[in-house]
Amino acid sequence: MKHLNHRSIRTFVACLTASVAFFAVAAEAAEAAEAERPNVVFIISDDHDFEHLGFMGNRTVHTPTLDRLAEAGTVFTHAHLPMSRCHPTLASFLSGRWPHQSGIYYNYGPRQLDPKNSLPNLLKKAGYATYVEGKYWEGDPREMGFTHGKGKTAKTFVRKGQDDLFAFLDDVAGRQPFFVWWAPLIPHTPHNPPAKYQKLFDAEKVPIPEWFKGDKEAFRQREFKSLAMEAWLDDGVNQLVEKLDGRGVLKQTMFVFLIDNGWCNGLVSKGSPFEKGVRTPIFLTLPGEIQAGQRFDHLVSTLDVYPTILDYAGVKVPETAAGRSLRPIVEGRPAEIRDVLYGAIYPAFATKNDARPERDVYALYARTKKWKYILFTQDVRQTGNGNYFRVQSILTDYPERDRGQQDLYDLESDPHELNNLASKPEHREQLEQFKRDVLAWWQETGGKPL
Ligand SMILES: [Ca+2]
Repeated sequence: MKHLNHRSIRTFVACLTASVAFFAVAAEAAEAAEAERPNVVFIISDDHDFEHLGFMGNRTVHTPTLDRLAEAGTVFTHAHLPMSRCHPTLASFLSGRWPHQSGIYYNYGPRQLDPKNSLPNLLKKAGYATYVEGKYWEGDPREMGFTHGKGKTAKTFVRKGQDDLFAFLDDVAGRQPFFVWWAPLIPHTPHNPPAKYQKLFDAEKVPIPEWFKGDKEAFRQREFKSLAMEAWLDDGVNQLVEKLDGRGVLKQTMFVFLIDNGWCNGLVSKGSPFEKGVRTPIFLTLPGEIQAGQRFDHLVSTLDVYPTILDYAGVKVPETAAGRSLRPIVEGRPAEIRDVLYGAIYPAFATKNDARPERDVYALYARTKKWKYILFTQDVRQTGNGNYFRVQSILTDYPERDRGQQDLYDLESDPHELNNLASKPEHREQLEQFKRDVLAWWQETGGKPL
């Protein structure tokens, strides 16, 4: 200090005062920003038919809590997952990347996800407490950015209650913004719903859809169990909503809902490129921020959820994100709307225990509002399904295909993809165009030569 002359001391003090004032203001702003950051509850349903939700128009299911949350927010009715199986889709929710970009395209393979830029890591850096329970396939949850929760509690979470999560909420709610990865193994098998959920339905009166031509009694029995499992999921969400309400934070909590992959009795679903495998609704709910009662049938991707959550949390979206925030659509601002969704479908197992999506991919597809095009890049055979493809074809034919075979469906007149139009001469040019498009998409998104 003795080296400073009078003038510089005055300047120094002024600077010091300004700095103190600046830091006080900055701290206040940071506090305000933190207070404004919404809590985020990410509800990931497991192996769930996208048409088995009240808010999707189903009159038989019992999903009153999800229906209420959906109606209190904005629903996207036509979203596609980047794969139709748990591990790759959950990895895509964490990374915001395509399976062939992250390397996690299988359920069973050599690698785990790179935690850099993971959703929980980015939220943690922004001041969130981040909690994981239920389905979580990767390595150490702390490395992935989860500050709380054990992860890998699929067998017990919600099935045996939510005590650990509720203790976490008692600790942090109202004190720190929080992110909850809520991913129970429900309605996933084992389909063993408690009696109280079975009592909600009459197995004899489960409706049979007009497209189902198989064993009606077997269908009713399976559908009955699915319905009770879905009621169990909804009750789990209801218990969480009541807990958040009890802690006084419900109005500051954003709910994001989706399904990790489809499941269907009577149609090919999980593990396949068909709509019952890759389609899910998404809803976003945040009182006072996200408009209630909105529904969009735009083609969106579940890859859009990662940038959307970061957007609402006030966190910069990294360049690595493959999707785009849905917030502009929700807020009625100019937004680029997709006219086509693409995807790549893989077996459950990586072959030869190395990660090479270009070798293991077995179908590429494109979907517009009207058309669904599929190109099979491997022979698909039921033989060995259990230890390779793991495609779900419950009470329906296994989708056997030859390498190079193409499917084309008119989703407007044939939403369940029952009538393959690919052999009709009038569609030849259209098939060629779709084939060029899916191969170009694969290459543009970093896929190596097939
Ligand atoms: Ca699943």
